[in-house]
Amino acid sequence: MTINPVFTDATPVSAVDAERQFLDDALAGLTAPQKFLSAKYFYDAAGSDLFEAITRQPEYYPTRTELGILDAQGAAIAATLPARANLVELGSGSTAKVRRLMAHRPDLAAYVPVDVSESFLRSEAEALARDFPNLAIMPVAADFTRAFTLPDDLPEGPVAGFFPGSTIGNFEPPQATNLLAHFGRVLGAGATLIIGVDLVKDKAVLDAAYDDAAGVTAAFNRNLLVRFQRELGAELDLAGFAHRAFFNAEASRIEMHLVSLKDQAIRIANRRIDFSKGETIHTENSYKYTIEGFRTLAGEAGWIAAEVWTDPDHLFSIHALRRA
Ligand code: SAH
Ligand code: AVI
Repeated sequence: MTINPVFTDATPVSAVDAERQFLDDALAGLTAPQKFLSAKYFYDAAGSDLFEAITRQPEYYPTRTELGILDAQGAAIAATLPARANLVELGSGSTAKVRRLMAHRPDLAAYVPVDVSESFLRSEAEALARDFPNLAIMPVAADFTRAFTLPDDLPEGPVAGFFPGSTIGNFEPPQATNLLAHFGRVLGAGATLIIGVDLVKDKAVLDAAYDDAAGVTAAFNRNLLVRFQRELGAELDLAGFAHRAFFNAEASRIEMHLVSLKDQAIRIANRRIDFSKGETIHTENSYKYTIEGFRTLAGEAGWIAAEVWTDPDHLFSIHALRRA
């Protein structure tokens, strides 16, 4: 069972295909012995808003910590980008982080945010264009795990990548290696990749970060069920499922699940899917790395670790990698 597969040889997906893919993936995942769904399905418009709300919760340290590193070390981090770079941000979401790099690099040739959450991608790109009227902003709505192409009219110049937020942690290590190799092929020879990676830490801190007291992460997780209802016409009892998140130290990952609170059946596209009480849908992994562990993984994907920055408490890391 692979929660976030990486298909590097697939063709691009149209909006209609994407909807069909959601149904196919939902049925495949929900009929597996351990029910599961790819974490990319969290991110419709509501899911992107819920993720942004998560980043403001006191328990969710990654975003504010990574922003703190970018504030403190932004000049050095931005200096790893080549002159007049075309900067491609993978899973861009809110543009808060890239703005910290742009502040140091007014020479960027173009900014290419890539995200599967299309309406959020467009609104963030429009807001950025208002603040940076002279920068070419070229959004690409795509699943970055699949074959996707950079805009044809990208200005001449080197291409660099930015992959913040520890989204790499949402892939199992072999899939993460495939994804980084895939990014290497998309960005091209000699590319630089600046990537945010969450670090291993105390279980209590991790458990709280993924189960905030205000219930925002729970709503983010349960949004998958809402999408089943709205987009796939599923018949299900929302109150019959609960959010569960915990750090699995042996696997060095947070696991998120939706737990069935009773014996029940749901219906999707005329298929009946049975749940016993306590059975779960495994909805996300969020792997936590050591600096050395991540460097090894990046090396297996053909990237050389150039530099790394952390916060004073060593909660989070930002790596500059170069394509071998
Ligand atoms: N980079 C931002 C957002 C992180 S949330 C930050 O650091 O805060 C993860 C982002 O990746 C979301 O915007 C989500 O829509 C996007 N995403 C997740 N899986 C994706 C995929 N397979 N292809 C493209 N974008 C994806
Ligand atoms: C986007 N990604 C890195 C987040 C994480 O921390 O794994 C998604 C998330 N899931 C629950 N809270 C945040």
